Amino acid sequence: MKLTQTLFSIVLYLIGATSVTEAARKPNVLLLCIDDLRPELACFGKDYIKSPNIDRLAAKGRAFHRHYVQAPTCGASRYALLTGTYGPSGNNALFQRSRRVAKNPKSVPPSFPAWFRQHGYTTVSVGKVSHHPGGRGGPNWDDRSKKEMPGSWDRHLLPAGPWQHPRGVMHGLANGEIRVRAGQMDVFQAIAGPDSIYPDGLITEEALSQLDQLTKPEDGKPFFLAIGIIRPHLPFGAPKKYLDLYRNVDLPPIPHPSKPRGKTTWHGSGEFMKYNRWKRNPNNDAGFATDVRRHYAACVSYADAQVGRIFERLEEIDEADNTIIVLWGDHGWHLGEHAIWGKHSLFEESLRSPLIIHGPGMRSRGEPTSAMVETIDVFPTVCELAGLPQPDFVDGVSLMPILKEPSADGHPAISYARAKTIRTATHRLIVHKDGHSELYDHTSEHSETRNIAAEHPRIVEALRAEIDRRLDKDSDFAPDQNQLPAKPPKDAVMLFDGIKINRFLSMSGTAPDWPIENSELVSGRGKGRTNHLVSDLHFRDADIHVEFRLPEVGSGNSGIYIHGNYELQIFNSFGKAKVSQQDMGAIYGFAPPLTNACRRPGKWQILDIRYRAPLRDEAGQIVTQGAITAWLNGKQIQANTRFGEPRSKYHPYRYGTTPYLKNIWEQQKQTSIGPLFIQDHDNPVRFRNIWLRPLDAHTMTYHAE
Ligand SMILES: [Ca+2]
Repeated sequence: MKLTQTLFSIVLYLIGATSVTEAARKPNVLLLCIDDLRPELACFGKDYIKSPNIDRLAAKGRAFHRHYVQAPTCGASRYALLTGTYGPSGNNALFQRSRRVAKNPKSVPPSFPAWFRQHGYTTVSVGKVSHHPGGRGGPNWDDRSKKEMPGSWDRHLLPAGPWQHPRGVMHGLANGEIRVRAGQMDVFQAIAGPDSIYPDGLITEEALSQLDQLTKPEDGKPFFLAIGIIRPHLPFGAPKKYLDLYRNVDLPPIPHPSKPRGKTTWHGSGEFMKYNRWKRNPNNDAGFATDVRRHYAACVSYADAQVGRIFERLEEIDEADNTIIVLWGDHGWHLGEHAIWGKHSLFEESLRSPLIIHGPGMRSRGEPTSAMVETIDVFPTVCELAGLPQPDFVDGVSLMPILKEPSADGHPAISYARAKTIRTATHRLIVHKDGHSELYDHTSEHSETRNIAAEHPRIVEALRAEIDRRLDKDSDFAPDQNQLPAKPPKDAVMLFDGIKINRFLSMSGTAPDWPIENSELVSGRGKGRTNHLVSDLHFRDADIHVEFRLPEVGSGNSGIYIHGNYELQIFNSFGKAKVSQQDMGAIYGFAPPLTNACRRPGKWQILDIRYRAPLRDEAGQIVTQGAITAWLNGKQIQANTRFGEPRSKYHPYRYGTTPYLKNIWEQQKQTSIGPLFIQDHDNPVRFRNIWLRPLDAHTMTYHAE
């Protein structure tokens, strides 16, 4: 974390110099957060829902049909949106963060709006954007001394009107009715009247007034306006005209409506059941279930109408072409699927929500994408769209490649509540605190109704490891590279200690013939690519440390082959302005280094690598990609670079290979456990102090048959 903080402090210092006129050329940002909105919209393929305004946005932007939230509850999901990071699973997440800010402001990276504010934007929040509409704590959510997002917003607004205070607005029904006891408040309602008899009408009016103010600023700044619409959150109250849209609409049957058997994240729908339901239960009363679904749909159309009013105003004030628009649902909602009426589960219905992005530089506008993405990706994406520096403290990635090309790859999505889950293109794994696993195959007709964890232990293990890797934040890996030679940690295994070759063999499994000169191991003398060293220590995930010196003459073309397939290049790139996949610190075939950290030939250099192996299923197919984070000479050169099947034709299992190595490769494909190679190539490179620190229990000494 330390380095990240230093970096963002430096960035903060630098942007202090950004002039307002420069910032003024930047596009505005309009972030629309809709509460509890299912991806059940016309533009998401559900033609029985009337959502013409959101559809209009999808027609000119990109609808992400497989967007997953980090948490199936408002507060934790909004934390992920507003920080770009994985975070706590409770609704209090942002208030917890604000307490950390109060204690030590420098220890907390800026929020999504704060980043824009620091880069010359005016930032305004209206309605429910963070968990508490208006962004304040206290019993009625209006205590000015308890800020949910300190330093983030120029104005954090909520008009309470007849609902008295933000807490009243949050669960308000028509004409100022506020929730005192949930059992006395109807679970749905549709009173005739204008939009403003329900809270979102008022929120939208405030949002329109803010738009008017923000477009004629005296300071010439662009705006970042976030608007949070509360419906379709419970209670399902909206003006009658929206319910009328569904009077004669047949809703499709509820998919998989049975309560799941076995241990799952199913719950009793407490948030729904506590309202007045006229003693009816949608799980055993089909007519009531349809009523509930129609009122939910009415709330969606009501929310959509508010979105329409905002778009109309944006066009009237002539800012539509210069505004990045993001529409985001904070999570899904079960309308009877798995016999749940609510969110809070880790099933698909709770975790999938709409995401639509519209902005400059997109191609194939209006085409949806099925690339899998996460809420934490929104922050870096909007930065790239707006031309702001990328925040290096987020866990998400920019979705710009998918905005340019809808068929571009996404990535697995992580979510958490009482348990943790990962969704890949084909599977969902849910891991409970007691270790119980649910594994679902989304390519099967049974989908999330049949737990196949017991039949596929390899997939369970691979996906479990991926959850740990993502949430453990390998990005914080920052070895101490100030001392040379470095002192090995206590749990390191020395592969070469300067006295003898401790743990390396030749490519045939015999004693190696590399010379040791002055306690330094000297690589092959220009024979090239067929005399590598192979460790007899085999491992899965590990931290690897190597110190080396390039020859004064020649490229020093050597490298570290991890598991024989993934080569970190050792190649003289000193002083080169632009580095490629051939250069020092590149992962050959996958990624160039982030920066050129190569020292002058003849000087000692220090390389530390955190390696996560790709994991395979029973059939040898990669289930989770591998990942490398690496540091060279005090600079990060790889940050969680992902990789799958090997790409180099020169890797030692193929090029000049031996029966010994072929055996290792066959076993490695089954176990994801394999050796480290030091490459012999062209000009001799000198090595010292080579060690390995296993990160798991999958380490063994390999003996040839
Ligand atoms: Ca919500």
